[in-house]
Amino acid sequence: MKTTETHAGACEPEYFMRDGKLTRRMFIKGVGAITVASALGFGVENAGASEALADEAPAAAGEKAVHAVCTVNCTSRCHLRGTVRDGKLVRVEPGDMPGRPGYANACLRSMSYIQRLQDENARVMYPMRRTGERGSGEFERITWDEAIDEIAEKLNTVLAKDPQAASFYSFTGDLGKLSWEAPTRYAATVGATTWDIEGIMGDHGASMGMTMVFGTHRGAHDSRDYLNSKLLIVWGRNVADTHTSELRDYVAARKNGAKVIVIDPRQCSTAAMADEWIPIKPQTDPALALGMMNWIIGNDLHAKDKLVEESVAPYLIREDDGAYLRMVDGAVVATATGASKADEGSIGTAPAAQGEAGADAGTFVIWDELTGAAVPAPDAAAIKGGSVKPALSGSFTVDGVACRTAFDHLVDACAPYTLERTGEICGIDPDVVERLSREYIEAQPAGIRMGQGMQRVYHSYAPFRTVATLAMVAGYIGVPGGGASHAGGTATNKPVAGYTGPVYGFADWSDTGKKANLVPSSKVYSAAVSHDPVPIDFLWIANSNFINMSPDSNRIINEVIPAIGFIVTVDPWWTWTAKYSDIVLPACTYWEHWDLIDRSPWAMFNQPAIEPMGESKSDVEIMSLLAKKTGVEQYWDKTDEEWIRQFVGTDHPAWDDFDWDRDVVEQGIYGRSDALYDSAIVYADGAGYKTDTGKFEFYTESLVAFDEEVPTWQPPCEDPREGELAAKYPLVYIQYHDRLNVHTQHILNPALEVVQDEPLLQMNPVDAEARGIAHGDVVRVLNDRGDMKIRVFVTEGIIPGTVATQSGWTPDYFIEGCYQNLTHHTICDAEEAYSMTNSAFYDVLVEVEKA
Ligand SMILES: Nc1nc2c(c(=O)[nH]1)N[C@H]1C(S)=C(S)[C@@H](COP(=O)(O)OP(=O)(O)OC[C@H]3O[C@@H](n4cnc5c(=O)[nH]c(N)nc54)[C@H](O)[C@@H]3O)O[C@H]1N2
Ligand SMILES: Nc1nc2c(c(=O)[nH]1)N[C@H]1C(S)=C(S)[C@@H](COP(=O)(O)OP(=O)(O)OC[C@H]3O[C@@H](n4cnc5c(=O)[nH]c(N)nc54)[C@H](O)[C@@H]3O)O[C@H]1N2
Ligand code: SF4
Ligand SMILES: [Mo]
Repeated sequence: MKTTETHAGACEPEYFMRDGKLTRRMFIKGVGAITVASALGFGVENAGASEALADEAPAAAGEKAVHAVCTVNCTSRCHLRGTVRDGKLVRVEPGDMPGRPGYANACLRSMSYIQRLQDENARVMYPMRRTGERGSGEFERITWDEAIDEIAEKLNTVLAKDPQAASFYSFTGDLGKLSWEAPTRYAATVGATTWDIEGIMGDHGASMGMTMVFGTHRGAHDSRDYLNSKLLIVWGRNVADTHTSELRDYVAARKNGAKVIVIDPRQCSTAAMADEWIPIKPQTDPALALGMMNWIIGNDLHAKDKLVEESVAPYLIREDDGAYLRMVDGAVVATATGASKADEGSIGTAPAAQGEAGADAGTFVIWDELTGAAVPAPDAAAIKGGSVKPALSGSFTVDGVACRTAFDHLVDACAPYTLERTGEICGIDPDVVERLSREYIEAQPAGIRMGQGMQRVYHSYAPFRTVATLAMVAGYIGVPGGGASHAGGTATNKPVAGYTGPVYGFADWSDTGKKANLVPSSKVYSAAVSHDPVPIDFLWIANSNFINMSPDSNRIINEVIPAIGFIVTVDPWWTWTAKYSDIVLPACTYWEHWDLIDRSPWAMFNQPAIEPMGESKSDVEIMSLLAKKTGVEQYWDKTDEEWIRQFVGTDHPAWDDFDWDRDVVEQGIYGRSDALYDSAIVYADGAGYKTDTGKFEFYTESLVAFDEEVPTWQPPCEDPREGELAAKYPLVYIQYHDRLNVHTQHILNPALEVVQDEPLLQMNPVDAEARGIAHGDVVRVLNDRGDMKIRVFVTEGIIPGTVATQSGWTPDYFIEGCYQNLTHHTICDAEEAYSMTNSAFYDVLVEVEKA
């Protein structure tokens, strides 16, 4: 099967061409391999069982090939192949991806990581008890028995008084099923508190924005679909550094003739290789999207049919209370309040957002132009069939209630964003705004890939929500080569006829007796300091460099940590956070323990490729030891390997061809038998919106109280344009995720220090000259919360008025201080009402002076 109906024929990358043809593996396998057409007309293949990984070379004499998944929180989750010699990992390469030839990926971080992880001076080798002040770094070695006894004694005292006063805080250090979930699962077994991490982590704005309009927090076109695009806008996403496995598809799309535009305040790595970099003032992306919509609608170029069929555009909105008009049995009913629903959950364990008030109290209503009457909102098929014709615009009175369409509200919201005003807010020439709008709508199709860079702001749902709405207005949602995508799109699994059992055997793992008390992470500081909503008398930190990666580190050190009675940190490394803990326990890394990653359509496995360093243990082993002393050992009676065997031990057809020795032990990856290794686009045929209305929902009823029912642009929390703060601290300070590390995990890595051995402050020459600063000077960056001393990198690759550093660097590398001293934790009422505040890490004002 070929993609001749698209313009993709010209120069597809080799692996793309191979999709749907007889690959080597399919040839070997023969009858088991089938091909079916995907929605894109791309060929797809069923990898079936994994044959011996075809592209990997055999191990040399005296060497053993091992496999792992890189489980750091980088979006790629690469399959790695390692080489062990004399019990040591000596080499790491990309591992094969069964069913998707040419997709293997790895990076310098994971390749050089083995140097650091086998360095006993870098690792926490033994359980350690603090002997000096918190933060002093003075610890003594103790035995595992001593450590667990001491922790259990403290924990049992807290549990006896109030189980919810014990907190288990797991961030993203290891995304493996066992490592990631063990601490929070333990919290459930004892009825303690855990935290819905995505808010404080600063990724929740994307989830909220996506959930508002699509009803679900993720959703992306497979990046191979950009071969169908004529234009690709990469918006606040530095994919060249932050999602390397995807980058090849952008390059292929570009070679294939698609224009690639990057919107970013910095000429990031992705901008450097794009056709055009559109520099934008940070925190202004919703204004740009509103301006583009205004131009598109103003020129009557919006996708009217799609808006009417697939979005809430024709839905009637009551003029009196701003709610959707609802009818029961043909009569208008009053707006109900208070109904809410749980979302499927954000990155951690938790519900991401709730639904709209009164969602179930009647039928939504449109105005039918054929009959001149208000009728229940029809589905897309009825509209396409011509039996009803919803009005896109207009004011109507229904049963005495004055209404307007949701689309008219959107038009009103866009109207102030003239080219001039948009250009002024965003710092972009109005002609460029106009050209961008024109190119976007004329591309037919144009895809947008959104990144977290634009949503670490106050009112953080606005960027994703508004940009996605722009894509809907342009008619690009659900269209090959289009979309407004967030996170990695992947191949899928096909429904197995007549089979309803679960793919994985997670039942025992999910059976925890009690339940954890799940609290929004935006509340973690107030919990510690003012016991709102729960006290924190005992804190278990795992998978988290809490101080280094959460906002306002001085506040954490001076207010939050002193308010917590007892802190345990479980980590492979001596982090900033570990140094502020009372007991530090040595965790082992993904090369040293068993684990599973469900990266559908692949099941990927970790297993001890080398002996754990020192006395380090896996998180499951550690929780199991603690369980014995806290009365919940019945939930923790399996070894790591036994858990994994149970997870994959169901009779689901996914495992038809599964062979433990071959797929887990030898290859570390299994291409599921129920999988389609195809390219996917989301919301094809206008189907699949998971909102209450079942449509693309740009009108959010629960935000009426905040005047944000339709997409808006709100000024930043720390506004550089005016006010006292701006006078004192005139520069916007943003961060970005770095090619040299994934958060704090590859820091202190000798091989990477060769590339760059200190963090740098990017600054435009205009700002540097105004302050008498030269390239390479040491400067002090400050605001009221703290400061850092750092060397300056003067570059035209960042807009004037904004400075930037990579996040993730630890205090060891700063001349003084750390970037996290400058960030803040400010509660946003609208976000708390919808779900929870997202850390506005990139909504920060500073001043820079020569040190
Ligand atoms: N190498 C590496 N890869 C990673 C990670 C890592 O630490 N290292 N972390 C992973 C994780 S957890 C995440 S969440 C993702 C994040 O990855 P991305 O989504 O790429 O996010 P960032 O790197 O934060 O920012 C992307 C770009 O947005 C720009 N930016 C900043 N503010 C604004 C703004 O207001 N508007 C616009 N348009 N652009 C802005 C920044 O300059 C940056 O170049 O990366 C993942 N991948
Ligand atoms: N200022 C600012 N702050 C940010 C960001 C930003 O852009 N700017 N980005 C934010 C984002 S998007 C994210 S996702 C977060 C990430 O924040 P974190 O998840 O805290 O980041 P990591 O550095 O990966 O820290 C995880 C810790 O887990 C440890 N670890 C690794 N493997 C294991 C294991 O198997 N078991 C245990 N117990 N521990 C292990 C690591 O050594 C590390 O210390 O940071 C957020 N913080
Ligand atoms: S750090 Fe990211 S890109 Fe590198 S190997 Fe790990 S998952 Fe892949
Ligand atoms: Mo993240």
